[in-house]
Amino acid sequence: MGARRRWKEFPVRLKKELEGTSAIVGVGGFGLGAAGWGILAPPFTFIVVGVGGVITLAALGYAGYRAIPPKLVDPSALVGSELDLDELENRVQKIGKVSIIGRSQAGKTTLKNRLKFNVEKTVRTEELEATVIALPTAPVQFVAILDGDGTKYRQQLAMAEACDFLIIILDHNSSDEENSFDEGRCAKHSEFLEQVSNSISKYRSERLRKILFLWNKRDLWQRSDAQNLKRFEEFTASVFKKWSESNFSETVMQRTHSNEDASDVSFVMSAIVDFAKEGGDESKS
Ligand SMILES: Nc1nc2c(ncn2[C@@H]2O[C@H](COP(=O)(O)OP(=O)(O)OP(=O)(O)O)[C@@H](O)[C@H]2O)c(=O)[nH]1
Ligand SMILES: [Mg+2]
Repeated sequence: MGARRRWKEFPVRLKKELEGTSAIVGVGGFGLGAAGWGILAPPFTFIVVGVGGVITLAALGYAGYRAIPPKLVDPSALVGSELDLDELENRVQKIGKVSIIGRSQAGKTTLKNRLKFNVEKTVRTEELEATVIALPTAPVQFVAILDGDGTKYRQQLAMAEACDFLIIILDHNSSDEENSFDEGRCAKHSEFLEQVSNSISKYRSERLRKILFLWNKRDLWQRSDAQNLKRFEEFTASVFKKWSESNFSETVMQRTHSNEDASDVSFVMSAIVDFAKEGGDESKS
């Protein structure tokens, strides 16, 4: 059970509400002041003090009431629904956010489909969306899978900025049948990763909880010749080294992967389950 309201947000919310009500409190306060300074003679003093006091108290009381943080919705009530990030942050009991990103054709949609996350939208919005997923665990655990418009580069970066667990998919070749290592493809991955790094350094205030690199399409690249394999391994090793040495997360993991291999897909699911189990319970914080 998580906290029902985020009470620690009350002071900030109250401050905002009070800024909105200061004019009314001012009028009431003026009444109190005028009476206090003896500008008004009885019985007006009592009337003005009375009215001024009531206005001030009512305004303060109403501000206080409005500042009460909203009741948090249990994620179980939202499974499958699409929320914008604001709603997820402010209205839902805290759950971990997972993003699966990568260059076009790297295998993101295939992976999400195999994980049975129904998060690919047909209607695209400008905003990132989060879909609440119930994981197959006992007791059930929840995560939010972030998803944006896959065709918009900016949204891939926003997904990295907003999540807690970042899964990055890369491949040796954009094709779904070529075994050989494509130098140009890897240059594109590098350029993409550079932009993701920049976004993370610039826009994140908290470290990511986990990062997982998936070197996808193993069913293809493992069949290539020794030289191709070596070049791909050098590429993946250099990416992994760079990200491990960055300060983006304490936990940077990597794994060779094929969406064609059910045990690889299960591994990703178990990594998400571990992530969900390790955090997000608001009652502990
Ligand atoms: N052989 C093989 N093909 C794969 C694998 N993963 C994905 N593919 C194929 O690669 C192509 C692209 O996969 P998608 O899942 O659509 O890639 P995406 O990252 O969602 O691409 P965008 O939506 O364009 O960003 C498809 O033809 C997939 O069938 C894999 O592990 N092995
Ligand atoms: Mg896709």
